[in-house]
Amino acid sequence: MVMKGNRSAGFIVYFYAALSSMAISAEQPNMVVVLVDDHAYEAISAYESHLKDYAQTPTIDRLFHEGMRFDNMTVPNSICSPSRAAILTGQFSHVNGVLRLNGRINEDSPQYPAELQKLGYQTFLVGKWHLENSPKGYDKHMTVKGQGAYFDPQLSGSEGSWKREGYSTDVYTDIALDWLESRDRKKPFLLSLQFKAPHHDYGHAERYNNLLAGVTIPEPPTLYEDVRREDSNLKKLFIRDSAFHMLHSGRRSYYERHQNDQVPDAMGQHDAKSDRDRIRAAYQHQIHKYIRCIRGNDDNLKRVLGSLEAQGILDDTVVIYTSDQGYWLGQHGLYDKRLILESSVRTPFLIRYPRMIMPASVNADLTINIDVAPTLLELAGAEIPPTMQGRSLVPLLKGEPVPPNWRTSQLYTYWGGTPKHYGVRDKRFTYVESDLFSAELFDRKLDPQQQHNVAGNLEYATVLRDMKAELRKQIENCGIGVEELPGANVEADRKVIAGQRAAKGGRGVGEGKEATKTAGESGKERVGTSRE
Ligand SMILES: [Ca+2]
Repeated sequence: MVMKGNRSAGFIVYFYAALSSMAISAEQPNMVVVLVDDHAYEAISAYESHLKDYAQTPTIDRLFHEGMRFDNMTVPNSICSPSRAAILTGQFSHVNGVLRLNGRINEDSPQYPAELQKLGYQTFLVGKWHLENSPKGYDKHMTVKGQGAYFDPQLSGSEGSWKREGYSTDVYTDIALDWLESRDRKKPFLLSLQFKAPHHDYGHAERYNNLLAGVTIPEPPTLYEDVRREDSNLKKLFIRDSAFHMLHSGRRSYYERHQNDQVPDAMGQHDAKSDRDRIRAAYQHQIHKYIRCIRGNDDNLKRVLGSLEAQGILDDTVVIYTSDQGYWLGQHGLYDKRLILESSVRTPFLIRYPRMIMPASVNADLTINIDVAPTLLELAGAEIPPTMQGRSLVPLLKGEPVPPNWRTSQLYTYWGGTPKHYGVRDKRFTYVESDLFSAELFDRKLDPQQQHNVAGNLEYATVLRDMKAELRKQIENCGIGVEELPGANVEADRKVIAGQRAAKGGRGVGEGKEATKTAGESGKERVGTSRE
C-alpha cells in the first residue's frame, strides 16, 4: 500500500512519464546502506512523532521527501548482532545462527555483499560490525571491535590497523568519502557505512554541546507508566532483570547511571526525593543527549549525499538509512530495546532511488529487515538465493500492490536475556508467548501505547485464539522447531533438532516458498558477554 505525498496530479503525471523513460537506464545501481545503532524512528522528523520539532533530521528526511518511508518495518530479534545478521543474510536468527549478541553467522548462510561482489560490484565497509565472524564479500573493510568508542576509534580490517582521532561518526564518514572518491568509477558499488551512534550512552560531537540546552523536550505519553504494577509480565520481568528503566530497574537504572554526569550533559535540577521528578529529569537528560548524538548522523549523511551529487551519481544510487532496531525514548519509562513491543521492534527504514520510487511515498505493509538483502539483490539483477527467507521489496518500491502470499504477520524471537519470548505482530495486534508467563495480547488500535495486556479479557477470546494460530503458522512457515523457541534449551536440543531436520529433509524457508533448505545448525552462536 502506498500513499502519495502532497504532490499535484500534474506533477505525478509528469513524474510517471519521466520514470518510464529512465527506468531502463540504471541496470546495476550503486548502493549506499547507512546502518546505524539504536536510532528510534520517533527521533527522525520524517516520522512525525511527538519529537519532530526537536529531533530534527533534515537529511534523513530528504530520503523520504525524495523516496519512501516504511512505517511497518520490524526486526526479527531486537538487538544489535542478530539484527545485523538478519539484514546481511535475509534469514531469521534461528537459521543464520545469530541468536544473541556477538554471534557468528552460519557458514552456509548467504550474505548479500558477497552476492553483489560476485556480480562485479566494488564493496566497501566501514564502522561498527559487532559480529564474531569477519566481514564477507567486501573488497575492503575497516571496522571497530565490539561497540567501538565514540571518540578516537581504533579500526582494523583489510587495510591493517588504524587509530583515528575525532568523533566516530565523522571519522567513519571521512573514510567512506575517501573510498567513494577514489574507487574505480567504471564499476557499480556497495558502500556500507555503519555508525555506532546513537547507541547508549549517546556520545555526541562537541559542536552539539549546546543543542537544545535549557529547552524542555516533550515527553512520550507513557513516561510515568508504572510497569511494576501492571498486567504485563513481559514488561515486569524485563525491568526486574535489567537496567533499562529510567528509575525502577533491578540493576542500575538510567537515573543511577547518569546522575553524576558532567556538563554539557549534566542531569538537570530535580527533586531527588520524588520518583516522578527523577524520572522526568532522567528522560530530559537522555533525550537531550540522544538528539545531540543523532544530529551527527544527519549531518554526516548530508556529506555522503553531497559527494554522490558532486560525482553526478546520486540518482544512480540506492540510498538507505536504517537502524538495527528501534529504541525506547522513555516509553513505558524505559530506554533500550529487546522486547516485541513498538519502539523496540519497529525500526526506521528510508530509501531514495528516484528511478523507481515516487517521492514522499509511505509504505505500511508488513515488512521485516530480512527483506533488505533480497531487495538489494533484485535491484542489482542478481538471483536471490533460495535460502533467503525475506521477500524483495521491489514491487512495493514501485508502488505496486503487495504481492500475493505476502506475510500476514511478523515473527519475532528474542533469546538475549530475560524474558526470552517470541510472538507475532500484525497490523493491529501484538501477541507474545514465553515459557515464563501466560500469553499476552496488545490491541494497538485501541491502545496504541500498549499499556494494557488484554489476553485475559473475554471479548478478545477469538482474537487470542486467532493470533495463537497465526503464531503457529509463522513458526511452521519460518522453519523454527518448537525445541528451538526462546526459552527452550537450544544447546541441549541442537543435535536432536538437526537429526529431525535431516530426517524430514529440510525446513520451511519463508512465506510462499517451498521448504528446500537442508538442516542448518542453529544455536551455534557463542553467548555474548556484552550486555548491550
Ligand atoms: Ca543496536
